[in-house]
Amino acid sequence: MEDFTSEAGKIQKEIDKISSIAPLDQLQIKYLGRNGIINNLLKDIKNVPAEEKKDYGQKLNELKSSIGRLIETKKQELLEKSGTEQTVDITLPGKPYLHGTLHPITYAIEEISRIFEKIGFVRMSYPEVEWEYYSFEALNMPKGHPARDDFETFYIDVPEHAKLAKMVLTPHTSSGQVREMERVRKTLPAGRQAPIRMINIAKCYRRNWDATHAPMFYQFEGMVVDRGINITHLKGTIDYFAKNFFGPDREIRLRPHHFQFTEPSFETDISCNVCGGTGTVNGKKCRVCKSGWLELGGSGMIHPNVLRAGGIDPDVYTGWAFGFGPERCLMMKLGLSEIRDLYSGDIRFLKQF
Ligand code: FA5
Repeated sequence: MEDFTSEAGKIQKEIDKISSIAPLDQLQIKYLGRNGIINNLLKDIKNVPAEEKKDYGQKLNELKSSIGRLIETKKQELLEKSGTEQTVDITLPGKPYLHGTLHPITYAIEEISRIFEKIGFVRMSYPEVEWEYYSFEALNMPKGHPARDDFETFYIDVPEHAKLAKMVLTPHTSSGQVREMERVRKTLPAGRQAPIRMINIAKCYRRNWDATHAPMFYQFEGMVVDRGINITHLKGTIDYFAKNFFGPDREIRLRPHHFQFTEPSFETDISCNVCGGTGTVNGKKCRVCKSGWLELGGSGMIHPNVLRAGGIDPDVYTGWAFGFGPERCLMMKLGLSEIRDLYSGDIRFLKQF
């Protein structure tokens, strides 16, 4: 116990010798820090005989308070002596601050927008909460049509609209097609119904959840309508996108498919960069694509019924559209195998980008 009293005297002497803030801070850590002398002595209380424990604890706490007071008094004294401007110790190492960055999906969306805006596409973002009419009926999928099941839709529990029917969470960006036709027509002089060059990037929602499907995801929908538009323009535009987003060596192909709102319709594939489009790596099937090609999404020539729904005469105008997922494009570009990593919010994953 007497040791504590002499200890206070020794510390006072140590403090007296100090003439700047930094060593005073170090001394504070040495005695009062989490692993400092006082805390270690407090931990030792278990070895003190039971009848002395109370006194030991009390004395140690008094010592702790008195060291705190001594250091604080010295600090004030030094600050007053030096004036506030000189209290910054410029020799101390700086605090590293973490830099935030944009989310990789945001980067992908920005890049996709730039690529299409360069060739005259207008960036749109149609609603996340949509009517059945724009999601299905206007796209040649009347009520009860089995094709509507492909879009595993979330319905919103609100009263139905007389013409536009139920409210849904947008299941695909194709719901912006007829909205864009209506918008553009209003801006054109009477008698003209096109040109349209839209890139609609928006959130979509579907009831699925696995390595390549998320319940909330993005799509980017390209749409062109004008006189004389044909499939070669579609293929050329997707090829331009693929080379700009993925690299100059990538090829694309259109594979026959069916969508109710395009005719003819295609699945659009891009050559795989892991196997160089050959489908094999070291004599074995490529584990990423298995065939040399990866699917980007759907595309096709806009169905005449959809043009009509948008007030455009299909005998005068033709058009095409495609709808791809930026997450899937990003996964192909970065070689990711799990879409859910992108939505996990896990900082260890996100820090890599
Ligand atoms: C469609 O959604 C059509 N609207 C595409 C289209 C547009 C066809 C215009 C013709 C003309 P599909 O269901 O295949 O098609 O989805 C297209 C792409 O969206 C997929 O290839 C994928 O990249 C992305 N996608 C679809 N569902 C999900 C999901 N749950 N999670 C992540 N990405 C998805």
